[in-house]
Amino acid sequence: MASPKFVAPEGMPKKNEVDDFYESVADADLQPLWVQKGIMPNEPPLAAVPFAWKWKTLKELAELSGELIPIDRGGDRRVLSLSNPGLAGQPYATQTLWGAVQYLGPGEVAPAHRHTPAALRFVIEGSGVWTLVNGDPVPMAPGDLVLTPSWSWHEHHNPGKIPMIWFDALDLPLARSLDAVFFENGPDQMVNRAVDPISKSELTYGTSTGLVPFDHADQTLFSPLFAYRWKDTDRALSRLIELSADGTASVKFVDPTRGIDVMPTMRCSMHRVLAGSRTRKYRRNGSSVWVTFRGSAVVSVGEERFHLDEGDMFAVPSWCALSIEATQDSDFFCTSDAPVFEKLGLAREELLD
Ligand code: GTQ
Ligand code: FE2
Repeated sequence: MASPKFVAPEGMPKKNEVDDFYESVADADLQPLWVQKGIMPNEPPLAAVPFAWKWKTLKELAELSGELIPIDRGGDRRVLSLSNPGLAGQPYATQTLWGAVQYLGPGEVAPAHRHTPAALRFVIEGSGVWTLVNGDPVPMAPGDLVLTPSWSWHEHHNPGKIPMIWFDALDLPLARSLDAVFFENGPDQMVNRAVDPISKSELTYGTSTGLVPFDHADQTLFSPLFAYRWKDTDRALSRLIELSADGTASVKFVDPTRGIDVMPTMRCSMHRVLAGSRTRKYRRNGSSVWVTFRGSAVVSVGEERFHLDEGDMFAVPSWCALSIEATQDSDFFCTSDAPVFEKLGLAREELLD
């Protein structure tokens, strides 16, 4: 006997018509909005977590990598990346930023290459390394910020007697998510170049406050000054903190020809907090990576609290409140994706105290 045929009441869609519809939609590689959950959350649902990496561990493992792992073509760089435990094993410090420690032993060279992700170095300890940026040799010393902007050739040389470890940051996760990553190796032939005492970039753009060459023409989106020296950063902070009412002072690294961020995707800043002082508690969207250059402090990031000493690094994910309370006079280097958020009209911030 044939099964009874149910007919939907007049005006109601027939059950199997609705099922058929969903099936046709899926078959056509479409999805209805009304079945989506959480596509437009009230606040960013964060994967990355507030996290800190201790210098002791970073240094020990960087040194061990120096003993065990050669620098060859293919690897190119002896780098340990900060891997945020919230990001499912990805080698990223935050959703948009790569952070890492790089180790270069005496006599070693990290060969030339270029890539569209922009990079910067902040030197923690050691000396004697210079980075060749588009052919311009830039010496590196503790506290210095060195830029290798998008698509600039760069190679690192350590002709000295001691190893050097520095902090790297790149906008690599952002560039990856935009499908904007290109990479190219330089010539294998290493040329033995003499080190100039000071880079052409600094001679041209870094020698006099408020003065740039008369005939400078904007050609790029990044700063033509590739190195910001600790002596200058320290002096600026020392003067500002004299004027400061709350024992904190911050400077932003800018393109000297335009006063804008050093690179279009990354903001760089340095923050001084005197012992016993605390920074105001803010949260912002966009993320940042921090390096404790000097001193010690307790930082609160979101719900977490970290005790930081020299060399310790930490990640501040989007929309996590940050406040730093110094237990000794402290200096922090920070890099963030803030310029991206500002240019796209997506920036938000909230003062929480
Ligand atoms: O020094 O060129 O941490 O290309 C990651 C990728 C450093 C570098 C990193 C790189 C470099
Ligand atoms: Fe690189």
